[in-house]
Amino acid sequence: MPDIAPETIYLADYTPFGFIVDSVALTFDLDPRATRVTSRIAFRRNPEASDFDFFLHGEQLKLNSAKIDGAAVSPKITDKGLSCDVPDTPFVFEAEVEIDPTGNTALEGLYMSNGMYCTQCEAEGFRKITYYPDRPDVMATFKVTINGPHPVLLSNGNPVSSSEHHAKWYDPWPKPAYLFALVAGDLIAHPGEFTTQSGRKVDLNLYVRPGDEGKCAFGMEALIASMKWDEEVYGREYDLDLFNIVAVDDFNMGAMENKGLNIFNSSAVLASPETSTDMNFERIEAIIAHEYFHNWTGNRITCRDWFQLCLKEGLTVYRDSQFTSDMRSAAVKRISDVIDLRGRQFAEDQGPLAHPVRPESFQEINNFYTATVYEKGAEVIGMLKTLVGDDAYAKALDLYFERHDGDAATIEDWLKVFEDTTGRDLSQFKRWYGQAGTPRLSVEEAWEDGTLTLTFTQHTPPSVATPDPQPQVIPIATGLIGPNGNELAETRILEMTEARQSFVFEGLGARPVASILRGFSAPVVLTHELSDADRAHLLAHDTDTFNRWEAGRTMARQSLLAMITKDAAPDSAYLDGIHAVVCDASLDPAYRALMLGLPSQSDLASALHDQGQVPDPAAIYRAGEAMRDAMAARFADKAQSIYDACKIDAPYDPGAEQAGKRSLGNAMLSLITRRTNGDLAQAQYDAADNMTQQLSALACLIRAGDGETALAKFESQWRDDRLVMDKWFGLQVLEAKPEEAAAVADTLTKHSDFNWKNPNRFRAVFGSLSVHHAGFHHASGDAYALLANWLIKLDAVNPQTTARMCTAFQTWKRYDADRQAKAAAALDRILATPDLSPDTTEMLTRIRG
Ligand code: 0A1
Ligand code: ZN
Repeated sequence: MPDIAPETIYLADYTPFGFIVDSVALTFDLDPRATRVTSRIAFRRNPEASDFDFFLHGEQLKLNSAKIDGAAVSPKITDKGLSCDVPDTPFVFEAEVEIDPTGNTALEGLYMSNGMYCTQCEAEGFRKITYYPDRPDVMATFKVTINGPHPVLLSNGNPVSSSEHHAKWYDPWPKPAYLFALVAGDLIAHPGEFTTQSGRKVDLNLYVRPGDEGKCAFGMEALIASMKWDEEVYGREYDLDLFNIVAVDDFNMGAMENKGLNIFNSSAVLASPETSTDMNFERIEAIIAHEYFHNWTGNRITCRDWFQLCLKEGLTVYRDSQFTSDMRSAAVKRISDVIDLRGRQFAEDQGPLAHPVRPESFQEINNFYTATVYEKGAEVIGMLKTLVGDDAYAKALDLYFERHDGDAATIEDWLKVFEDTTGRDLSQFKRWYGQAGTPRLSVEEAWEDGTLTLTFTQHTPPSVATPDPQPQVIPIATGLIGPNGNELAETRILEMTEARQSFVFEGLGARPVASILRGFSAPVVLTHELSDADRAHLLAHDTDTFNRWEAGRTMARQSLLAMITKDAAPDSAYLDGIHAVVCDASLDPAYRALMLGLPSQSDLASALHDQGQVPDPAAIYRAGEAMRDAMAARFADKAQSIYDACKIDAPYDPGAEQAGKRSLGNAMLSLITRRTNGDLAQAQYDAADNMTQQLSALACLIRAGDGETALAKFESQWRDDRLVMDKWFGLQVLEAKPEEAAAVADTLTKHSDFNWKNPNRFRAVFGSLSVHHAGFHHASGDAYALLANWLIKLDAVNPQTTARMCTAFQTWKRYDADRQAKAAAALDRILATPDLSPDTTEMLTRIRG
């Protein structure tokens, strides 16, 4: 551990910066080892500030010279930044620094990826480029000159001039430094064009490395669709002459919304039918939309400080999920989002990393790009919209854009536009931003003389972050299904504000089955005791597509838990119920495929932990396998015919319709292979002309114990494609038997293509190992030890990705004493590493507890 305790920063301590930056001019003389950055920054005192000490952030910089108003100065330098005396009147600060892009393996600031220069400045990377007030509430216009021997030299905004080895850019929109970007390299542009609703022509480019030109078309279409959607749905028009996207191979996250110059992890933008799965296409479409939507929710209106991160992220995730719902199937999108929320955010809330959507303190902001800030942040916006209604939501957003354009805003500002639009008092609703933990909601029913009374109780488990949670405002969308399966009334939004509260439905002829929390109208864990027959009734008849799916999911969970704890047999009512839905050809194939999914092993471990039990990963795994066998048997009559009906005789299209068929067909292939052998999977593998079919068949073959030849074939076919090889690495770990998962991962790390410094490749192996529940938590502790070894190694090179991967251990206290001892030993070993980064230290200290 570092000798000096890392500094904790508190939301309550916010003060404005002492100076306003009027303009920034930067010149880059590119050199792989010694890039010179010359800055000229115009400052004046901030009338809203009271502290005028002049401090500029700066890390890992070599200062060659500094001047104020043209006169040389000798600032005081620490490893965090620079300070010096400055005049009371406006002044110009100039500096020349030298940085080493090649030595920058952390991928924050200016770094090299496969011979190209690129940047990542969110959250605090700009301070590794030059001395600057690197905080989001300091917004300025940037003029950038780039000198370098590269055909493509890019920065934010509009091009001013360019000649060989020289380019000038000007971004007229004031922005915080975290949105700065620079790219230089030997890149190919895939061009496009968009005319905005007011008739302005915008040039679009997707820049890729030579060889990747064939993987650009889909990304460009997705960008154009996003631009159009944001105009139509939110009235938001693009505001520069140019919009550039660049794909880079080495990137810590998915993508980054730099103004006019989005930088993408190549896995989040490059796509072709042969190399990308349907899921890849959908994810790429969503990420392109997400980054584009940030232009208004994040860039034009940014965050006052990093505690407000959810202001841009929650809203932008919410907007991208609306976009996907409109482009594809809303029902399928909602279910997929909830599966993801439960798997990642609920797990975070249940463990030592629990924090509010708007945290109140942090040590390293990079550790707070979490499922809670992003996904729960989006759920909170969904609830707000449900509570105020669609029209008021639209009005509040118009007011938000009008009132705060150009601002660095807060959650208070955001809520105020809703209060001003609707006259509602949102002070209790604001708890969703301030309290950690997932509320547990339970419901009791009383039926008398045509009146149904639903009494809800809410309780949020206390956590370190929120020791004394108060009742939340919970919108509970509720419908009533009559005995014949008909809908008895329109869905009602029950607005729960108390710890315990009743709602009454009167004038009912016969007792209905209540369909509660429709569309998953709030991010809570609902307990609704229903008879098996009533639950099956919902599975058969609920008109709410989410709750119909949820009924099946609840039956599956209950059955699996009984199999785990009581050695029960798989529930035949569940199997019959989903059999009926999956065989109903009038339903969307994608929805039918989702019906076949089971709660993840990690979700089952959570559920057991919630019930006060110690989950046994091996028993959970066995139950899942037994349930899959039972499903394969139950579908033996129909699996082949459904598989055949899912065949597509048209050229590959990544849209929802074909993707849904492939998803259902592949679910059937998996059941058929389980009951028979790998022949059908082998036939599909051999005939596949797209990655979805090829990879699904490969997974089936591995599970059938027949994967060796196909894996070798796959490797020789795709050896030169980085993104496809990530799949090859990942799949072998994901499909390994629990007792072999750590050894498989270990063997893969010895493969000549295991470039561990590339975050995608590292995640392919170790991200897969950590989501392999029974493999990662195998009693041997081998996976804990292996991951610890590699995290120790990676931390010295890339602290951000290391810290993020530590979350694999976040649930370690759920398990038995023996596993806990092994996990603790692994964690302590990492923590004892000399010079461990602050990022990893903070994460592990919180996880270790
Ligand atoms: N703002 C980006 C995500 C992002 C965050 C941090 C990064 O580096 C620490 C990089 C990207 C988004 O929401 O897409
Ligand atoms: Zn974002």
